[in-house]
Amino acid sequence: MRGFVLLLGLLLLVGCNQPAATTPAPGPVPEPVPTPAPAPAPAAQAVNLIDPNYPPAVAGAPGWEYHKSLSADLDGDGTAEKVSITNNAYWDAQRQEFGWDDGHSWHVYVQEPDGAKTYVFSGWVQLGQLDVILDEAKPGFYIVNSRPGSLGVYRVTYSGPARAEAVQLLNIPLSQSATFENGR
Ligand SMILES: [Ca+2]
Repeated sequence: MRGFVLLLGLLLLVGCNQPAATTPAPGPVPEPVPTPAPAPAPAAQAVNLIDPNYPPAVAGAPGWEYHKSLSADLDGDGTAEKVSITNNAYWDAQRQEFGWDDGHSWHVYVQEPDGAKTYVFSGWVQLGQLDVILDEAKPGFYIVNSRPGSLGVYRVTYSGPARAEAVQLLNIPLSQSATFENGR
C-alpha cells in the first residue's frame, strides 16, 4: 500500500511536469489596419457654356432647321419647360436630309410656356455633336459634347428664366485610333 501511494504521487508529479499539451501561446494581437477613407469625389466645376461669339438662335428659324427637344418640369413649378437643341447644319429640302459641314454652331436653351428662353449652350462644335439627356432622378439635364478626341458631359440645373447653371462632370481625351475591329 505504501508503495502504491508512492507510485501515485510520483505519477502525479511527473504529470504536472509535462509541458502543456498543444495550445500555443497567443502571439501579439495585430494592430487593426485603419481603412483609408475614400477620396472625396472632385467637386463638379461650374462652367459657362455660352460663347458670346455665337449669338442666340431659335430652333426652326431659317438656317436652324435642325431641332430636337424634350419637355420636363425642370424647376418644380408644376409646369413643363421645353429644352431645345439646334444647329445650323444645312437642311436639303429636296433630299429631306441635313448636309453636315466639318463644324457647326450649336445652341441649347430652356423655354418657358410663355416663350422666355434661357440659353445654356452657345458655341462651335468641330466634327462632333451635342446631345441632351434628361436626368430622370432629379430635375435637370445633361449636355453631352462628343467630338473626335474628347468627350464632355455637363449637367444643367434650371431654376427659372435666366437662372440656369452648368457644371462639368466629365471632360476626357479619347483615342482617335481605337475602333471596333469589325469597323462598325
Ligand atoms: Ca417648370
